Amino acid sequence: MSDENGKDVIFEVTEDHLNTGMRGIPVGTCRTSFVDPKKGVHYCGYPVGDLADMDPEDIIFLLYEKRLPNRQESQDFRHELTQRAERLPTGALRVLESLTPGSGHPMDWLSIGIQALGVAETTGDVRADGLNLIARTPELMATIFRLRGGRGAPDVASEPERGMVENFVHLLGAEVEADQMIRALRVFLVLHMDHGGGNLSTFTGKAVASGWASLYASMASAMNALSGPLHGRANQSCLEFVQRIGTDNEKEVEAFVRQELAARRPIYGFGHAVLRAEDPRAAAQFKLGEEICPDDNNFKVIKTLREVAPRVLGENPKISNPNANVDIASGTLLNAVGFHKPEYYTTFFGWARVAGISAQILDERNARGGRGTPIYRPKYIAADPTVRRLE
Ligand code: NMX
Ligand code: MLT
Repeated sequence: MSDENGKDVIFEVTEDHLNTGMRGIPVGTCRTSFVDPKKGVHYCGYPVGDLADMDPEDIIFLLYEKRLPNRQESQDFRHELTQRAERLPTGALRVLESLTPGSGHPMDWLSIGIQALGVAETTGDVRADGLNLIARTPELMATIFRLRGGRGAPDVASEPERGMVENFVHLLGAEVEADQMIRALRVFLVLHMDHGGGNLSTFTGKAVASGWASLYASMASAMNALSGPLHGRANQSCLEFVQRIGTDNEKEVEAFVRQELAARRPIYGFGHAVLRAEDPRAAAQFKLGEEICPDDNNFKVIKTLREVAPRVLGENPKISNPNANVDIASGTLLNAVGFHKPEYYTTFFGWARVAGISAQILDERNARGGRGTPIYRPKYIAADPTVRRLE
């Protein structure tokens, strides 16, 4: 079908689309990834499951350059990130040190940390700012974990040449099985880096960036969007909920799910705005779980939940997708490798998304021959169109 100007009509907006959270309405193009409702997210054409075991740094290169690096490019890119990862500017560190340990939510700290980094070192070159932020995030994350936990800033020197995840674990000073932690975090980062253009945090970051706000201000806004329990914080809520279930007995798990639904609470880790099948990122994490924590109690609970919840949620025809999403298993795996505080899990999601969101902001800035995507400004229809005048 074509409109009066001969342009293809790809979507017709009707009254039914109003007040649906813009569900399904195309608003732009995305070069980094697309989400197939049945097959899940593809990064620059590659199904995410095929990339899960690759180096996170190579996937960042992919999202920025739209192709995988060859060996030399991979080394050069890691070197570039290492060079960009100088020590956190003292001003940004002082901002974080001024917060009371244990206060607020770790996502507040991440957003404040990103904003503080922006105060210290915004260049205005979106590519440079994006890569600088990516390079600094491992140290920012470790600093947040340590300061918020009352342990002071990292007490060993940053060694970015180890790799992003490896440096984070090194800076954390983790007295844990570092190999397992590194393995789980590398997969986590790759799986969470991008999810199309319309997910709430990415959309928010791009909307803010479209008014020419800085990369750091846009990213802090994106992190605030990610912090909601229906979006990124579902990974925290999901493990808390799995720990409340505490059994892999099928009948008891089913009773728990029904009780949550009766209390009008979401079944975290299930459902999706776009996907209409189990999320391949969930499948990839179940596979990793079989490798690193097959006997873990939480892992046994989520295996049962993966079978039971879709059946129960499927009884409600209103629910578009009763299947497991990305958040079903990530908390269980993070807990199994030594991260025992669920409130930190969304910061890992945020760390990963810095890559996809910054790459998408860069693409939008480069659009239209360098003029950039115009400022976001969708239309809202007046609920009551009557014009009134004061007498
Ligand atoms: N548990 C309970 N109710 C649900 C669920 C669920 N898992 N999924 C959908 N519904 C409800 C939803 O709240 C809505 O109810 P109402 O009409 O009263 O507003 C109805 O079913 C229809 O919703 P859908 O069209 O299926 O889903 P929608 O696109 O609106 O929402 C989510 C998508 C992801 C917000 C929703 O599935 C949900 O709340 N899931 C649980 C939270 C979660 O795991 N979020 C993580 C999503 C992925 N991520 O990381 O961002
Ligand atoms: C996800 O990773 O599943 C999201 O960011 C949510 C979405 O795509 O809407």
